[in-house]
Amino acid sequence: MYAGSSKDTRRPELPRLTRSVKPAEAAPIRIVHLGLGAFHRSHQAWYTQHAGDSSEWGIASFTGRRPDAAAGLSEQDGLYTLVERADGGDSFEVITSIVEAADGGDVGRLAELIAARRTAVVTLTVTEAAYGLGSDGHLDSTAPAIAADLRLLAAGSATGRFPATPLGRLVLALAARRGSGAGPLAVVCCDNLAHNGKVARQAVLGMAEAFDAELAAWIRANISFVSTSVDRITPRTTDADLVAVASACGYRDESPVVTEPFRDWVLSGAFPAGRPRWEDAGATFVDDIEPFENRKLWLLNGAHSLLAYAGQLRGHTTVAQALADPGCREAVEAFWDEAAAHLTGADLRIGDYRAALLARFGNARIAHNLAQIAMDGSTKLRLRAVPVLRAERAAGRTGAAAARMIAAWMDYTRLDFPGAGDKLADPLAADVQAASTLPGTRRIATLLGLLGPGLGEDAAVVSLIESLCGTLTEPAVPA
Ligand code: CS2
Repeated sequence: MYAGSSKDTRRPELPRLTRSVKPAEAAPIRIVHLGLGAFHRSHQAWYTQHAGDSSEWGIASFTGRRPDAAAGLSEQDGLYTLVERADGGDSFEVITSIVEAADGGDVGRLAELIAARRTAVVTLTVTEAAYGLGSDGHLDSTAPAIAADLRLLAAGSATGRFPATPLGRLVLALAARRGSGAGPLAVVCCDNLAHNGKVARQAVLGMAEAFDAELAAWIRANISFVSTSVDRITPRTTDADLVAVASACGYRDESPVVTEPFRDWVLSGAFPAGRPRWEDAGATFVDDIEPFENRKLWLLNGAHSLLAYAGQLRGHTTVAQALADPGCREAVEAFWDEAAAHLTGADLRIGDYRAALLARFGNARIAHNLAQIAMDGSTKLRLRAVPVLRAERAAGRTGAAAARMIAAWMDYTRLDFPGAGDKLADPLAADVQAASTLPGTRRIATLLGLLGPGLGEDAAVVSLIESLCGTLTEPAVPA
């Protein structure tokens, strides 16, 4: 799976990790997941394994765009090693809760599982961009991938073709559940979006309407969309991680996941067909999730995006390196001060939360690549920078620290991107690139328009951002 690694260091003589090498009963499938990636495996699969009733809850997990991750995991009967990488060393645990790993393109299997009566929960990690939201927060039915799926759904099964977006596939699978009479279930959104249950509901209903109004009505009446705030820093696995697992565990694992020891999961909503006892593993269930969502999206993810753009402009590669640069650190602290003014819930413990983030980001043993975080900036900044900027301005202040994140993104989009196909990884890459041909102020106004309605027409915001562009590019002078 990881091309270029040396067979010798990966110890081909060792047995491959499977359910016979590490005996583990496969629990019945009651959870279906869309978005089989490293984060799903370090988070929801870990929580399910640590629920008191884990033997009743197996996960069938479907990939997004490519089948590779499913193929690698299937060869290991769904098993993989979770490496918890603390400052002081690694610990290793075999995760067994994924009992089937499937290609997302196998929509027939997805529909079969979602239509099964014992399936009670569908979890989603499909990326923020996959919800196809416009800058106004509603489903953008003109986005090319969404528009193509809407046409396909509207044309019906006669085309013999299946939707290509995760949400299009989910809509088709929910139609199968309606057909089977299996009744209600919960869809649990685990992507980094505010009100993510509501967003998932809007996107699913938006697509279902195009397909079949009766299906949309059935979804409204039967499917509960649960909002959650998820947290666990999970960088991409490297070849060195495969070697570390082989040496420490005495088996060969081609699909390990490396993560930090910290994890958090806050959920809000109903589970009409039941759920695992995730609270046994530390998950919390609340009535009002918004303060927790905002705390995480602004303080953690906001700082991540700021470090991703400013850090790369200043020559850094990882979060820990960027945070050690006083220029980046000062920008992060200033952004946190602005955001904290709008995080006023009683039990949010912002001081402790900020201190914990500094320790988590500073864990230099987790090589969290800034380039990975920088992807899909236009979608992420709408959630991470724009709400703080607007809240600050509504309070009569400038929002300069949030504006600085946006300015750093604008500077970043002008860089060359060697290796990644030489293009910006962003759902709006074409619009961003088109804007870069415009003269100074118009470029900034146009890019701002991609981030939020009205922002590009606000002369004060445009000129604030213009004055901040270029201010984070100078590397700090070494102490
Ligand atoms: C990161 C997140 O890539 C990104 O945009 O900010 O993946 C972050 O690492 C997770 O949300 C941590 O829980």
